[in-house]
Amino acid sequence: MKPIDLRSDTLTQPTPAMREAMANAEVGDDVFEEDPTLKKLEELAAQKTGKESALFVPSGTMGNLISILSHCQRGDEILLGDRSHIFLHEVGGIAALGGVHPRIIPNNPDGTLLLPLLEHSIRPSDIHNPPTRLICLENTHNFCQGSPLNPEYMDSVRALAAKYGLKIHLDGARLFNAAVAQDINVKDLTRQADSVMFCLSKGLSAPVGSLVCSNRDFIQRARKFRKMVGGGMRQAGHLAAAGLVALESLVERLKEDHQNTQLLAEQLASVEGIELDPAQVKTNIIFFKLKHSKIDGESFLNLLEENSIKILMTDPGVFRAVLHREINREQVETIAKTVRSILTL
Ligand code: TLP
Repeated sequence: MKPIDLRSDTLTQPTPAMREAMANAEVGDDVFEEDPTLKKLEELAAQKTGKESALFVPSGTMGNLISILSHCQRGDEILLGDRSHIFLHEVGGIAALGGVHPRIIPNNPDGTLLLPLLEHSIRPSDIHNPPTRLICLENTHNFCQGSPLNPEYMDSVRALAAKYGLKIHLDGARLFNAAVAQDINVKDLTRQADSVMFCLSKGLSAPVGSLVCSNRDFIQRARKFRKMVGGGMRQAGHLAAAGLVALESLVERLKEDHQNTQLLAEQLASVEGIELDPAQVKTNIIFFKLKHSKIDGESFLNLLEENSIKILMTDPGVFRAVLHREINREQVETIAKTVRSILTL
């Protein structure tokens, strides 16, 4: 039996339509900027995010890295959340490869950064200080229950950034989840950002790829940094073809994932030994804690695996489940039933 895999939405397989589009894609050498399918995807990405231009990159990590390299000089400081993916899970690339100094601000549970804290962290010009250059936000915010940031919050950060001449980069790995969850246009979440990265390879089910979107000059700089870190690809239109299918036909269905996630959150919250507030769950990610006298985290994971269910333990006793296209309502019922039976042994 195929396991019910909730470790990440990155685990989704390409759809049959994607496989067909990939096989038949018209391609060229993208380092020479001659891949028609890739260009089409970049144009669509720019249009969807309301930016002048876009660049296809192999991963969200590379997209964030080259965006930050394109904004900053070595020795610049950037402001970002202590739960942000860039800070926690991108191997410290901005410091190791870019010489960029991260200044960490505690994230609120909903993924926001308090404006007074942000403002307080902006460095005055002084011989001792690295110059503050950039604010990084994340939407949806993975390690804050997948919370979506709203346009009003984005507007308020924009106003602050403008006051101090700072730029904004948005890690929108799950940007379309954020828009769908709030029933708004993606542009309402991107107009405040100078650069935006979003992923095709998560809930949108494409096998590979992310896009960086911004103005033309920025994308030209980013293209050069992409080449520098080895991300200049050749007949990448085969990958872009899947991305086009994702953007054209798989965005609206993210709603289903959110509904299934809500259902699972409610069912899990009713199980004794699980700490979870379903009201905090707004998109396709659930974090919960296990408070059980007889079962520790490792045994809980093993018991789930014996029942063909996979989730991640992100900290001792803290678990993450991510829903996606390959998890249906019936499987949600199975997961909830299995968890209940494990914890009421
Ligand atoms: N997140 C992965 C893991 O790395 C944790 C996941 O399973 O959620 N920004 C955000 C907000 C992300 O969640 C991720 C991936 C990335 C960037 C990086 O994207 P990739 O994996 O394509 O480099």
